[in-house]
Amino acid sequence: MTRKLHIAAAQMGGIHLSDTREQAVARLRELLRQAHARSVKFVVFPELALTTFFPRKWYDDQAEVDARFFERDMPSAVTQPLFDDARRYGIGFYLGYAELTQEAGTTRRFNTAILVSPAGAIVGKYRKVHLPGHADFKPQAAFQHLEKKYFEVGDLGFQTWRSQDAIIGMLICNDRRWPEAFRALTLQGAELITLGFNTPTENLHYPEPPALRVHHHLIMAQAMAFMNATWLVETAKCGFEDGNRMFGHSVIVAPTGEIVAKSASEDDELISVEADLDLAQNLKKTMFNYAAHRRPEHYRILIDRVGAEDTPANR
Ligand code: CDV
Repeated sequence: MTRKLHIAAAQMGGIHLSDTREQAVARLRELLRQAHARSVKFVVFPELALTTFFPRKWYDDQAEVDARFFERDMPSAVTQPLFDDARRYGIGFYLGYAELTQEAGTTRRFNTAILVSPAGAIVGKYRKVHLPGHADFKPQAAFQHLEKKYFEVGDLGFQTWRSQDAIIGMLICNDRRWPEAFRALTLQGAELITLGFNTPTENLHYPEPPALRVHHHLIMAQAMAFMNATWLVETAKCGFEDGNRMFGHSVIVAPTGEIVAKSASEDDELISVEADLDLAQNLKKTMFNYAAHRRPEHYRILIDRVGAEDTPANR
């Protein structure tokens, strides 16, 4: 008998600076309600799903950033109703948020995602490893991308968890551009990779057609799913946030590399698919049989070297 899991991407439209945490949670709860109405059993919410994408803006006062955008507790009084709904519906979920934690007397901040079981328990946590952007103020830029200012590089590595009879891995936004992240998860048996994103329609660094940015997003999703023989759910926060546009195109991709569901709006929208978790079995026994075909003895360079500038010929 094949294993089936009804999975969904719960895309969100913009969350403005004036929007409250309570309003964001109410929207997440409505998406969860729609998921339940469709008999969905696992939902992927976006990256930083409780607030606006605040790294686009420079703040001098870190205390203000901490108070406005970071979560000290998960669940908190404000987010608890989402966990309660999930438990009542029997739906597991992925949720991205800005995490503030005290560890050994030090304040630490991460761009985090959690995996929550249908019983409402947090079973996994991932802290974003690939932080794009910069830490300094860019006076010439139309907007900032200050993830390197506001977050530390994640310290939990790439892990998988068994939940809902599936092996699930989590990534966050920019990770989807790095094949290493996907391979690290499928080397631990990931069958379903989950990822939330916030991707500006404009390129911060140089002019780039928005359609090309979406093209890159889609070909990466299809390639990563196929080359790693895994289901992949990528969920956007998108549309306008205080005048800044981010693209949608949330997708669910099968291990065949086919897009089986894609959002059509830049607003709150649920897309879902009844996923056959065993669909990749043939691929995993043949083309992508790691044990038979991978050659780790020739991959040493992948961990020894950061970039081509380390190549002796380029020095
Ligand atoms: N939130 C992100 O990580 N966004 C990046 C942008 C900066 C390119 C992304 O990879 O989509």
